[in-house]
Amino acid sequence: MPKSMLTVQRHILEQERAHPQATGDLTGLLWDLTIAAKVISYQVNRGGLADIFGETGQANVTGDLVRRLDRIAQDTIYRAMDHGGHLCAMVSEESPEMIPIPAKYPKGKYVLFYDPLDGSSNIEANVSIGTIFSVHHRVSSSGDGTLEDCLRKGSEQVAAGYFLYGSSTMIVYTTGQGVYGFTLEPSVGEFMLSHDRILTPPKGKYYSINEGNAAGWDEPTRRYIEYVKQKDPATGRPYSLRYIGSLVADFHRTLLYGGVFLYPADYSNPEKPKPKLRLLYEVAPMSFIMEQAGGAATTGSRRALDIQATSLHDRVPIVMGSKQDVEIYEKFCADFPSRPGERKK
Ligand code: FDP
Repeated sequence: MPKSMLTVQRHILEQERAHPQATGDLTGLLWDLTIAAKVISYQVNRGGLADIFGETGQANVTGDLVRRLDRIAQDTIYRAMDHGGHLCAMVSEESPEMIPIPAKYPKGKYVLFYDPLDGSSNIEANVSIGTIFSVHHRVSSSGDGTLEDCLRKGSEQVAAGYFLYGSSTMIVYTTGQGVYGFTLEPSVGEFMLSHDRILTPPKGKYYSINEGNAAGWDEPTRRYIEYVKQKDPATGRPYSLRYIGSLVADFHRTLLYGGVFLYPADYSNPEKPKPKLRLLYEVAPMSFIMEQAGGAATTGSRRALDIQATSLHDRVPIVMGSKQDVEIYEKFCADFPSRPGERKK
């Protein structure tokens, strides 16, 4: 039996009721998303039993090879979300352009951003993967969504969350009133409250970064990683390394246990630093969740939620986690600018 009888639907409804002007639209939207996630979770759990592994032979807009399960997840979310009347447009990692709502369906007041299957290079190894989502109010008044509705700042999000397909399936979400986690109870097919009001420890003992990219790190990142590896029991160092290579899984651990997750830009060409993670459907939602849990998220020089998107698939450097850990990283950035003059505060 589940230890809590509070379902995610009821929780979302109660959070929405805290706003007197709420219409129930956001509850409906998130409810549709949980249905899609249950279908994806079912497919992920079948793993090697279903004919879902392998690549489609195509690359997506950001150059990643599209796996068959990526495609299934994309189609599942699209089909769950296109007709509910809550959305005026969608933006997905798997689609180069904004995704319109079909003409035959009503248009709503929200825009949905999503990464249907994050961490997909891990699929075949049975490693935790996830779906990330972010919801914004539209800025246009009615009808089809516009590009202006989609090019947004993370600080404008009304909701964000992720589904984690791990040893259990979870949804972790925020509507700006704290962060809550629900675990799928397979016997009844409902997400039940399992992680009430998640708070990230103010300081952690783990760092999470792809050390294989060290040759491309900028000076502040290089020095910061040296720092966390030094022995100094008074400040809890050295930190331990944990890196899965699946953002949802690395983020989830960082959220619960504290510490810091870093995906800095690749500075191999210092004139053209190359970040990896995507702003609208990876960095912004995770930063919103991290801040709501009492943590912090930065590019090194700026609060991640203050970054304005200039195109749908913008990429940005990101460091997020326990507040004190992120502040130390920011200090390294201020002290050792990557390019002279760039980051000095
Ligand atoms: P993936 O390419 O497997 O989809 O943004 C995608 C992502 O995974 C994140 O989930 C993960 O944090 C990161 O890329 C892993 O990248 P590296 O393999 O370069 O470390």
